[in-house]
Amino acid sequence: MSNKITVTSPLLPDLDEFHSMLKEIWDSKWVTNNGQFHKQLEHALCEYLKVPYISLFTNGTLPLLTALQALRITGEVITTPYSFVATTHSIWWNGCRPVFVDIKEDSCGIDPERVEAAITPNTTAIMPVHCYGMPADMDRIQEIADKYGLKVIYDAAHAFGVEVNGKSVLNAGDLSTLSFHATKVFNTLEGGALVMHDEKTKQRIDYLKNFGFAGETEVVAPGINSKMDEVRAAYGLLNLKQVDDAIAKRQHIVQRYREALRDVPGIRFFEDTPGVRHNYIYFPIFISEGQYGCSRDELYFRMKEHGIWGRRYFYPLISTFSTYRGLPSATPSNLPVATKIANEVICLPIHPNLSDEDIERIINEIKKP
Ligand code: T4K
Repeated sequence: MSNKITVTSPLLPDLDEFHSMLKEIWDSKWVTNNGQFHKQLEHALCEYLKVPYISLFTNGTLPLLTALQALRITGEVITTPYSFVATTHSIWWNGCRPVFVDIKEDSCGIDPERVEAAITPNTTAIMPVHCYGMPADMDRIQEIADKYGLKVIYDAAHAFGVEVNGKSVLNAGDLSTLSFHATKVFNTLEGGALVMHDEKTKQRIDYLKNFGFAGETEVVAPGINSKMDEVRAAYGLLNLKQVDDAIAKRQHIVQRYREALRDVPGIRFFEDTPGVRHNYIYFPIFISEGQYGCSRDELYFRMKEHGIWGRRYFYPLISTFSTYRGLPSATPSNLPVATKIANEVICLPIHPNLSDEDIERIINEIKKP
């Protein structure tokens, strides 16, 4: 079989540059706990992402857990079943009850028109996802949150660098979380962040990610340990320098996919939205079996047989997993769009090192009669 093409491949910094930063860390003997590179990366990310405050984390799941803690969320949290399982797990780990609401087909984001109907006296927050980096319906979600006095925490794991009319989507809601996992547009191997609007909230979140310590002898909350170390912060500083170039390469791949697949019956995909700076983190295609001629799974496994490892993000729906399927909101009849989309999606390989030859191989496999 020819070379295996994976859905993604990490953006890696130059090894020599990384080595000299490692040398600095070794010389300083300061390896974690708000070191110099950690501070520099927070500052650089605020500038790049056009956000006022950011707090770095060890991965993209702990910011979700911490956001719910920081805002003292209790009771029910309205969320989407069409995401990576960490979104709902964070609600569960906070002892809250996830309430699933269906998504919209045009963005795969939570459908605000269905959010209102899911609100009960126990609802305290909404946790939407900018799925595939497609901006959620932020204005409408905020209107509903304001009307009912709810907090909004965005799982923005996919939305690094995404802007609408020049403004970062990370400024929406009360808090937004990011993932810097190896598979993301910008990565620090493992890593993540919380974005907030004011200094007091940053201070509180910085306490929470450091066991709740507010000084040497004072603990102000049942915090956790989720501090990013110096090695990953250094790696992040180097990757930040090449992220624009990486996004441009992703855009080139998306353009080629769209051009080649636009006229294939039974295949749908997202176009760019006017006014949006996309980051092209994923390229999902949606297969309509009747028109395409075979099912999503037939195509998925045929591609795999030929060494093309796309992924069915996000199948199965979170609401179908054993922990959650007993919830009343988890019934497929409550989630018809998400259920349909989860059965149609394949995310095609996309990363800055994907060669033109590989792109053509993928396109040819999909277009095979
Ligand atoms: N919220 C949302 C909406 C998310 O999508 C995620 C994570 C989170 C929250 C939580 O953030 P983190 O706590 O993870 O920071 C991957 C990622 O592990 C996960 O970060 C991501 N979303 C999810 C959508 O995808 P897997 O299990 O599919 O990854 P894996 O290991 O199968 O990797 C996929 C492909 O990437 C491999 O086939 C090859 C390539 N790869 C992967 C790794 C790890 C490499 O080439 N090198 C590597 O080191 O979950």
